[in-house]
Amino acid sequence: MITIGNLQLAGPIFNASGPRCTTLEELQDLNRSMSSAILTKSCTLEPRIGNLGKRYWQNDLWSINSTGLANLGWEFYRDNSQGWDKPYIVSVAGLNLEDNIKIINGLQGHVGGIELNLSCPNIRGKRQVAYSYDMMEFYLRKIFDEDSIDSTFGLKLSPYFDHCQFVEISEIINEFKTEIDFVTCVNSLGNGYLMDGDQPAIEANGGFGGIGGKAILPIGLGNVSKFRVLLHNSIAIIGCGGITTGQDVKDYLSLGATAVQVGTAFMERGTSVFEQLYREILY
Ligand code: RRO
Repeated sequence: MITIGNLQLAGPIFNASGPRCTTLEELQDLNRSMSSAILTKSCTLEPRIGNLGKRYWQNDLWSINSTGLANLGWEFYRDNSQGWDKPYIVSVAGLNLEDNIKIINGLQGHVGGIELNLSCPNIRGKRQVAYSYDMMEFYLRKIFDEDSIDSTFGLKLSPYFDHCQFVEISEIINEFKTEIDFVTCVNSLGNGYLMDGDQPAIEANGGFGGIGGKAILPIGLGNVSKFRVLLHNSIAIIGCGGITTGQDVKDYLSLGATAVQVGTAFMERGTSVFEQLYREILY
């Protein structure tokens, strides 16, 4: 058993928020699969259809998405929170602080875990809070001032690239070490651009999108490794980014991740990816 906050996971591999976790059918598929938890698509106060036009593309090396927070609204994820065979975690990405507080308070007592996504790269005019230290500290102070949170609580972070960023972000997160049970590193690499032949790979958001897939493995491993040294040891780290094989899972775990999430490979292979990865880490 893997313990993260109050959650007990049967194994260290589950889905990343984003692919195939928006609708009830998709959540039911995750329940039937070997994913050790059910993590939902990031939700907002109101349902959203997301960005228009083709918004996902991938090849063997990369994925690019500009989904634009398409989701069924936080109440849907609250209303479907019971009766699962494994931990149920809701990803929350309110469009401002007030929305986040409303959603977190509303989910309290209904869901096992909350992953607050401070790192969505695809909403025009909305900053990635995880790249603004003052804003991130302000958000966390306000969220934890409101109420004590019983659900296991974590943050989905952006990828960082400068050593000083890791130090500064860790100082902020460590201030809240009694409230924050885990951090997930990393979200997609924001504002990438890929060509498919002579056309932009996606139409949404002017072709710009978050980059995931095999090619971002070194970024994910580096982020987990840096944070494992800098964060208080009571805060678990969930590795995310570029996992395609059991060896990638083992590498994240050996660098200090307690569990891992799978995004692009889950999008590509469906729920069979969990069984494949578990088989590959056992043998
Ligand atoms: O919905 C999205 O466009 C999206 C989100 Br919220 C996120 O956190 N990361 C991402 O790559 N896409």
